Amino acid sequence: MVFLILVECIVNTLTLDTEKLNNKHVVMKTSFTPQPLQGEPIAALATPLGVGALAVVRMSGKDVFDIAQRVFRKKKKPDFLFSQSKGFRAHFGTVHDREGLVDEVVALAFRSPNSYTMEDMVEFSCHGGPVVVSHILQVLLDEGCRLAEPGEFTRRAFLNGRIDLLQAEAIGEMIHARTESAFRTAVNQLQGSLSLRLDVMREQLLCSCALLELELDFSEEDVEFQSRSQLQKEVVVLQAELRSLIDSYQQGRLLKEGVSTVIAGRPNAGKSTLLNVLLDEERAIVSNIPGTTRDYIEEYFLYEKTMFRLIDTAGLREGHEEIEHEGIRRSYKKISEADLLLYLIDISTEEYLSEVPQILEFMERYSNASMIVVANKIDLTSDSVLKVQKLREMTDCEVCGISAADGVGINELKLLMSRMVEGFDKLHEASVLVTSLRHYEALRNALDALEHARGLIESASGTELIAFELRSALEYVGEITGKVINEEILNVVFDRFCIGK
Ligand SMILES: Nc1nc2c(ncn2[C@@H]2O[C@H](COP(=O)(O)OP(=O)(O)O)[C@@H](O)[C@H]2O)c(=O)[nH]1
Ligand SMILES: [Mg+2]
Repeated sequence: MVFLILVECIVNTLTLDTEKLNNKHVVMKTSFTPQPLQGEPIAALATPLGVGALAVVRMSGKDVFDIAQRVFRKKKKPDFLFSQSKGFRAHFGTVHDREGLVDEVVALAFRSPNSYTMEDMVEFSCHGGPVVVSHILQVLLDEGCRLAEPGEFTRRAFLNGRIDLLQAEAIGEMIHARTESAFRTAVNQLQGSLSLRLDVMREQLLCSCALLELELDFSEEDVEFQSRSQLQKEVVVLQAELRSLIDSYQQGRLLKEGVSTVIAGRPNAGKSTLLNVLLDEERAIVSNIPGTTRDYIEEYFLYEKTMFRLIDTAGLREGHEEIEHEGIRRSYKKISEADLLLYLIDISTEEYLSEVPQILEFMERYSNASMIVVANKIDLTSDSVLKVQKLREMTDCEVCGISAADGVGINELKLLMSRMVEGFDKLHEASVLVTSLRHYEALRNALDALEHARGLIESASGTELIAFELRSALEYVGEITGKVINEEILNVVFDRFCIGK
């Protein structure tokens, strides 16, 4: 196999000029799709557990047609044989256990390899009640199925080569998307746009690696199958490509996780009241006892098309006792990770300006985040306009006067919040985005390896060392799409899925 890849790479190198080789549309086929494996039969509920018009119980693996045959009777056709059903066929009938009828169902048959998992599959659409569903599932388990693990159907689709790891993850992200743009990005990933870019990169790396390996085999001859200057150029191009993907992560993360918006300020400034009024529900406990909020509270809030992840924190003051102290430590951690900071001040007191130094310090220390100073409790002071103006002058920051208790100024605050993050989520227009920390880290590692390789090429180091770095870059890129299978990574990816997917 390695030999074949090598030959193919050399042939390609000889027949294509380098210009073409660097062209993204040149994808050399070095992978093959194996025949799907039929795993042991698994079964699970594919729809949420609860009351509904319909529910779907699915089975996949070897013998599922035999299992279906034992529990299902087709209406008007008692001699129906599941094993002879065509794929994508629906059959109306009943499911039975040993005591009698369980439910009327529609059974869908899928024939390997044309199914979600590429194995033989049967799906029963039954009535959507928890008792019905658990009966049907029990019947299938009694007949030889095992209950599926979380994500096991999708895992099989991956292991059988129907989708790559990125696409499997995209399915999970699509299901969990909270906004239209997060959904669009997942669809894009499912269609393979990111996979294609990574595959092109991988093929180029593979080719360079193969040529270097060949040199090692002919080390006594002192030949260079790829000139070092050419290799250097290719590494630089690959690095630029990696960087552009890495840079898209900041945007991708915002799309997926929402704009991390931390409400910070002293105890009793009205942070929890503000969270509640923005969410329009009594989510956080509000009280005039300072230090009520000890841990942070996180809730999503959609405004226009932007998803904000609102985080209400423990008030910032010298910790009084251990739990509050821990709460304050967590507040600072959240503040340091914020995209948008809402710094809340109670402007009904005379000391409202005493917080200016703290605000200025925050602006400097957390300069990655945008900041809005929110002047709260304007209902308790007659000169709020002047105070807001004063704060604006002293901090040179956006200041918004509100009364969280009365809801005054909240619409203006929402508008300002969305204006401050404008452009953050214009991102769906960009075609390929990296949205997962796992991908981001692998890309960073690949970039580091290439940086080492570049240094080695520059200093005319030995072929072996350069080949080693290129090979590690290759492995990091391969880990993303699952070309390099790492059991630990597979577990992390599929454990996040629900059972039945
Ligand atoms: N009058 C007035 N009281 C407020 C306002 N916002 C919050 N409060 C009160 O201030 C106290 C502290 O509020 P809370 O939201 O728990 O503050 P936190 O400690 O910053 O979370 C409570 O008694 C609230 O009812 C406001 O805009 N006007
Ligand atoms: Mg609070």
